[in-house]
Amino acid sequence: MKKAVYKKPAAFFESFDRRPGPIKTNMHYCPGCGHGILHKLIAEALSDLDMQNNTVMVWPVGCSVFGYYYFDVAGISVPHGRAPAVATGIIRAKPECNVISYQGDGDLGAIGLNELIQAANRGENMAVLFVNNGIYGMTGGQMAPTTLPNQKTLTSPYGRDVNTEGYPLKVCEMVAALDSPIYVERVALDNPVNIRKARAALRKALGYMKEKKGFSLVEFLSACPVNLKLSAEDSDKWIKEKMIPYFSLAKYKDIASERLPKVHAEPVFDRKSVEDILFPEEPAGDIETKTNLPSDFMLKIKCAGFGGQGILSLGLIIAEAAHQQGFEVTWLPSYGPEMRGGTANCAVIISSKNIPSPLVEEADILLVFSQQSIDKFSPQVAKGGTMIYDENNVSKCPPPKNARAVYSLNASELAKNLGDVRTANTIMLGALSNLVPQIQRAAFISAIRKNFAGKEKIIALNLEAFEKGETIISSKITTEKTCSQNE
Ligand SMILES: Cc1ncc(C[n+]2csc(CCOP(=O)(O)OP(=O)(O)O)c2C)c(N)n1
Ligand code: SF4
Ligand SMILES: [Mg+2]
Repeated sequence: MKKAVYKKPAAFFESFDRRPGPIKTNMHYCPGCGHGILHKLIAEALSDLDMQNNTVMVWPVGCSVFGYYYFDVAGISVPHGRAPAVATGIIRAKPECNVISYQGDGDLGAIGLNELIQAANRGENMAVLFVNNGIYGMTGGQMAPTTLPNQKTLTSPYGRDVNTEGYPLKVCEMVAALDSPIYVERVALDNPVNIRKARAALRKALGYMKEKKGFSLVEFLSACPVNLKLSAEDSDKWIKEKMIPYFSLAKYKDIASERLPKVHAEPVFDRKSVEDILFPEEPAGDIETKTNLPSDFMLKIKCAGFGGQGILSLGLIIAEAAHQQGFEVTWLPSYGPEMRGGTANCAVIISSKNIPSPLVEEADILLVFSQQSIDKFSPQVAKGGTMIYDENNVSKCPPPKNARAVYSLNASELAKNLGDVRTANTIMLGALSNLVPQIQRAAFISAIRKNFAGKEKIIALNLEAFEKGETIISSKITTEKTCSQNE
């Protein structure tokens, strides 16, 4: 008898170091979740089919958005529903690549249905791996296009009513009805026999893609125990007893043998013209440029608050100002899946040298606009760093243990008095400008103008807000108000 030896497939990272927090060996998926099972099947297939080095995984918005923590292959995370459109771009630019579009039912069947159907109808040479768990898993269990009749979800508390919400979307049947796709199959991840069939279907789709035969879609019926409020075992029973009777497991199409490998015209990629569009030369004006930069300068800034407060724009304007002066910059946004109203933060790094990583784990300067963000990020102020917070939205400022100075600013109230509460971020920018003498005032002004280009009234308002922030903080700097004084 052979002894089974567990070996991690080479297409997985040995250690999941991209995953934040102390756990680097396990995935972030809930116990019993189908994503984890499918990830393993994919990693094994990429290794066995020798596809690891020329595969690009396109990650959706949904629980699998963090797939890049695990796979040691090229990858890109894209906006909600856009995976087949981005995959198309990759295929057209680099036809030698294998491109996998990995999507959930909300991502593929709701917001992204058009992208899917158009890519399928064009017969793009991609494999779409569709995880149908009948629910929006990531956002806490709302009804999806594939939610079953009478299934209770957060947004269908009395069960899906087919009179008002229609019947569940049968994606395989719909895609198979198109002429272009070559392979469409529905499988399930509920028991070892079905998982073996899923493994075979996946390998078939990847194999066809490798042979450049065109568009394949494999749908994986999958469990989301957390949102079904069932144990992992009962979730598998639910797939068997509820999902499979509605979504038949079947091969809907397999016509690859009738098709010749796809050939696209050689892509024309002129780097210079792309760069000219993305980074047009700008007159330096009265901004001092590169030659006078400090030679060894790096500053890490974090801006944090709610979606809608202009947090990401604030970071962009800071980055733009530094960039105009000739610094290297990075800007890394991060926001909750729900965006508006949810938390939002961004990290900006300004440096006179190349920046190895855009992540900011310890901020030299933290700009905060909400209680939630101060609670979360104030421990991340670097030793000797500075924090400025909007006192109108913060009732309690826990003293950051490392900060050299903490300033409070009534930014929102001042912004309201100026006539638009949305200028609170620019007031904060003005305050920040006092702390970063390495970036000239002219560069900040120019970045504000660029951000609001064409909207003269808004520019004038924001320039006023900038000046407000500048003056207010300079008087505070002399008194060095600290957190403990504010409590
Ligand atoms: C443009 C946009 N709209 C809505 C959202 C909120 N959102 C995040 S994930 C998600 C649905 C995820 O469900 P699904 O695709 O089924 O993935 P699962 O988590 O179940 O695997 C939604 C609606 C968003 N992030 N962006
Ligand atoms: S919420 Fe559902 S889909 Fe998301 S990780 Fe948990 S079990 Fe999986
Ligand atoms: Mg889902």
